[in-house]
Amino acid sequence: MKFPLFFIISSCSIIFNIFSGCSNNQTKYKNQIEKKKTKIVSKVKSKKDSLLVRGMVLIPSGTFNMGADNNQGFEDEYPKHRVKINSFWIDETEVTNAEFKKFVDETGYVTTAEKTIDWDEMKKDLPPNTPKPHDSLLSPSSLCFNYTSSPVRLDNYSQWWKLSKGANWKKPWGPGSSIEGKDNYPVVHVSWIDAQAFCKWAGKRLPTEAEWEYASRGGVENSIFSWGDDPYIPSYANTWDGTFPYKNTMEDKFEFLAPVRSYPPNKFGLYDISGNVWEWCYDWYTFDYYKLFQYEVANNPIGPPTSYDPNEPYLPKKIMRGGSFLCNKSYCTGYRNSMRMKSSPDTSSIHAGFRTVVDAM
Ligand SMILES: [Ca+2]
Ligand SMILES: [Ca+2]
Repeated sequence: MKFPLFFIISSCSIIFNIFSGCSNNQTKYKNQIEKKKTKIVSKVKSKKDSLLVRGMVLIPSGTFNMGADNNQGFEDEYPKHRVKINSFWIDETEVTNAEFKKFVDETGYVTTAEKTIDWDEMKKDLPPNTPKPHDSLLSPSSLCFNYTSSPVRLDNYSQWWKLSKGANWKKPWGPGSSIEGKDNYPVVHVSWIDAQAFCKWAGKRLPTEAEWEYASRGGVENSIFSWGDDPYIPSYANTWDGTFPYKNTMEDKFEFLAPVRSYPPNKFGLYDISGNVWEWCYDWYTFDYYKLFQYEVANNPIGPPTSYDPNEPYLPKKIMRGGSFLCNKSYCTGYRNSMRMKSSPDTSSIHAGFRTVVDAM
């Protein structure tokens, strides 16, 4: 029997799913999140509050149009609908290596990518009698990108994605690599579970998908990108220039990851909200969630209670947003305001990170 090693791809992101392993955990995650809701910061009036929101931007409350802005939108970006959002604070930048290191130093936290897979836990979510794979397949690992040797069709992601043993947030490109001198780069190889743990430690939370899109739009209605509609991407975001995944012309100056703040902020003052690394959101993914709000204003939506992706119905997924340094116009244009990515909560890769928020009502 073939061992069910799933590579999961959605548009320009591929996610290695550790053999599912989370379908029975949805309720658990949900309950954990409810318990971890942060306190509400009514005003920044104490030193403690000012420290909590240091490096964050206060986003004003408002109502906006959420969903596709042009014909590049995928089916799950429709219908465009009205959404009301309360005021909140959000990180100016993606969470950096320095910030994540502080968390790990204080807590001793071990990320998903650094752990050997627990077969006894994993098999609970697999068909009965699935044989145990070789131990080498259960060793700590994460997804890394590899160039192809020639231009390729973009329908087989295994050509440019490899599972790299020993790749993790401290060794982004596997054994031999390091983050030395890269304090101000976004942390990568963090799973949704890892991001949640960081948030708990920091007294913050992940943005909802609606909050994230509202923040990305910067108060500008119906624009395609976080900077507006200018199609010359290299001026605004770290993406992939040239022929993906064969040749990177680096018009935007960066081959892979870029330090945070390498590009102009959007009108809310947020850096790299488009591109550089994908950013985890709080919500579960369903492809038709927006249809719930076709005829009414969505009031601070937090996503559906469970996940459903018709392409992979067995696999619960969380939302990711904003695109990465691997996104290209030939593939998914993941750096559009409305583009929806999704991945299982225990996946990690070289181009996925997060930023945090704090309520401000
Ligand atoms: Ca680039
Ligand atoms: Ca980003």
